[in-house]
Amino acid sequence: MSATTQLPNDLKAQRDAFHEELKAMSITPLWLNLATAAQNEPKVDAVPHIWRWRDIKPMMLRGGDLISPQEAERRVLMLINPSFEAKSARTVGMIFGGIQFLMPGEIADSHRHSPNAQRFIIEGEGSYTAVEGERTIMKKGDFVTTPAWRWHDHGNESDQPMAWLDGLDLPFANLLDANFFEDYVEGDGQMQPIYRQEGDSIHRWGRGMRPAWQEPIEPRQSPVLNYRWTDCRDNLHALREEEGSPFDGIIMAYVNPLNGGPTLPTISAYLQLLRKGEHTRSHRHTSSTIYHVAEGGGGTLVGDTEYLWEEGDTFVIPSWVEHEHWSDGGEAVLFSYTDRPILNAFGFYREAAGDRRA
Ligand code: 1HN
Repeated sequence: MSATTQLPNDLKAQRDAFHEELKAMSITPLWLNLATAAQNEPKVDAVPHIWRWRDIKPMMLRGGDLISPQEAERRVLMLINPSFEAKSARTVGMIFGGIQFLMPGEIADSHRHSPNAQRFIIEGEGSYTAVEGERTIMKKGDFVTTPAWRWHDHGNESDQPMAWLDGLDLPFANLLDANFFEDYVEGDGQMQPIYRQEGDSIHRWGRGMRPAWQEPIEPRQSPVLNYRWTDCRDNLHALREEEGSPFDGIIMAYVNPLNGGPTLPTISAYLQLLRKGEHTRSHRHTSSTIYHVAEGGGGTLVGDTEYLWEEGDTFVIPSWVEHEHWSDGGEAVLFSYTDRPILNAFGFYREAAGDRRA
C-alpha cells in the first residue's frame, strides 16, 4: 500500500480520536456542527398548526369537572407546538398560548411572575381580572394586559363558563433562565385588595392624557388594563375604506400609550379586519405569530398548508414561513400576537414579500 492511500485513513483515525477527546471535555468542533451554527436562512423547527374551538370546548367543560383552579394554579390547556415538548412552553417562536377557563363562582388565586401576560376573551362575559388594585369585568373580544411582576387574579362572578386565550413570553423567560413566580399570601391569599375604581387605568393613561403628578410603574408596559372589543372593532371599521396593508388588510396594533410601542415589552398584539372578498398578498417574516379568530370565517395558506378557520379557532405561523389570508362568505376579524418586539430590539427582524401572488 502506498503512503498516499494510507495517509487519509490515518488522518481519519486521528481526527476521530481528536473529536472523541474533545467530546469528553464538553467541546464540539465547529466544523462538525456547521449546519446549526451557520445557515443561509432559518431552519425552523416549529410547524404550522391549528387548534379548533369545536375540539377544545368539550375538553374545557370536561376539565371543569375534573380539576379546580386552586389545584391547577391556573386551569390552562397549553397549546404546545407539535414539534416541541410541554416543558418548552412553546406554542411558536418565543410565545406561548393557552386556553384558560373558569366555571361560575370560581377564582384563580392572585400571583405574579416575571413573564409578561395578556388575555383575549374567547367566550363568556362577567369574569374579572384584577391587576394591581384594579378590576376589569371582561367581555368577549376584550384584550387585557397583565405585565410582568404585577399581582393578578381572575374570578368568574357570572353564571356561565368563561374562556380566554392567554398569551405569555414564557419560552423567552425560560430561555433566559429568568422565570420567577410568587403566590400572593396576604389575607386569604386568593384576591388582592381592590383600591382603584373600575376604568381607572383608562382614565389615567388611556385617553390621550396622563396624570401630570405621577410617573408610570414601568414605561415599557402598557398601563391600560383592558382594550375593549367594541372600541377596537370600531377603529377597524372606521378605517375600512383605506387600502390598509397588502399583507394583512386593515390591521391595527394595540399600543402602549406611554411610548406608542407594543403593549408588552416582548409581545405585539394586533386586531385585523379582512373585508368581504379580501385576499392578502403573501409574505414572511422572522417574527412568529399566534392567530385567534375573533369573528367570521376564512382561510390562511401557511407554507403549503391551507387552514380554513372559523370563530374561536387558534393557529400559528412560525418564523419565515410564507402566508396569506382571506375572508370567506363575509368579513373576518383576527386577533394576533407576535414576538416581534424581541426581534426588533436586537436587529433580528426581517420581512420579505412572497412571490405567490402579484
Ligand atoms: C399564568 O400565570 C396565567 O396568570 C395564565 O392567568 C397562563 C401559563 C403558564 C404559566 C403561568 C395567569 C399561564 C400562567
